[in-house]
Amino acid sequence: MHSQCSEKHEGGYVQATNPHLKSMKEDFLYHFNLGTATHDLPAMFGDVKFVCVGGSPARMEEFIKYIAGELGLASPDGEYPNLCEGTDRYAMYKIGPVLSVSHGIGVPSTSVMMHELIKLLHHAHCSDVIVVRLGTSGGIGLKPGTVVVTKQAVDATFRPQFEQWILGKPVVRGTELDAELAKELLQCGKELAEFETVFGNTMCSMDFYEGQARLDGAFCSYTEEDKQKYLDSAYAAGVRNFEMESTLIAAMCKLSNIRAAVLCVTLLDRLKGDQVTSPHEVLKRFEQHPQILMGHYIKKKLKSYQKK
Ligand code: R2B
Ligand code: URA
Repeated sequence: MHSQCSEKHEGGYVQATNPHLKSMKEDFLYHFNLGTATHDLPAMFGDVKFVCVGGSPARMEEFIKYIAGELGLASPDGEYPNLCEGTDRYAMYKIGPVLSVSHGIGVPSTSVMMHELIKLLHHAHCSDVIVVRLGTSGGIGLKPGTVVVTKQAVDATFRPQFEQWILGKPVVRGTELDAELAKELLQCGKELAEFETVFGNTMCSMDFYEGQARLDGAFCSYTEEDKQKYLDSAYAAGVRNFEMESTLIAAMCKLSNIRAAVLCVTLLDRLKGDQVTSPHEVLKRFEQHPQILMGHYIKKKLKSYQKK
């Protein structure tokens, strides 16, 4: 079994910079039910290059099925094993160089998954990995179904930062995403021309209701006018969608030497309302947009590697 603290930190290797990892005999990734003592992580995951994360386990299973078909790697029985078997916290699927992992809703759930994902990629000696969030969001002034490629992941004050509380103190981390990757993804959206794809800043909220200026939560202490002012200020700050994980994912990938991007489809236009009421089939189709875009990107990249 490989030690969990490879010295291969340089270059494109995924970094788990925690110095305490070095003194651990083994590392059990509890919420994945995978560990360095029980699994050969380099053999299982060493070839991963494209890590796609998204909220719902079912959507991440659909994505792996979709990508398997696109890459000509479809399983003959149509089954794709969940690699996090034995736990229902997260679901994880792999096909060739593509890993698809669910993160649940919001920063706390996503943070746990990302810690273990980064350690998994590190223990597996993965290199030149990208992490892309394929998500849903509320659009600001966009036609529902539009995919927003995040330029800057910003907090509720529209600053590109993520605040992590450590030992009772707030630590502010930067949320820069990979500009080149974002450009390439936008280009893929334009090439597909199946749906609108735009660049925009993404506001990451700690909540779906009050945190996103909705009027339909269980509580609301502001007026419709206050809400409108906040949405207008978001738009003026270049924000084109609201969701709940982008700043955390950006900050954690930045700390780990991982190029990251965020691709979220807008399910509604928040300038027109708060409730997500489109028919199920319409929402299902919208959810496929980031997957289709990502599929196009992965195929393009794999083709370019073959040419080299
Ligand atoms: C988008 O959709 C979810 C809330 O419905 C949340 O995970 C997000 O970021
Ligand atoms: N996800 C969000 O976080 N907000 C929305 O409005 C829609 C999806």
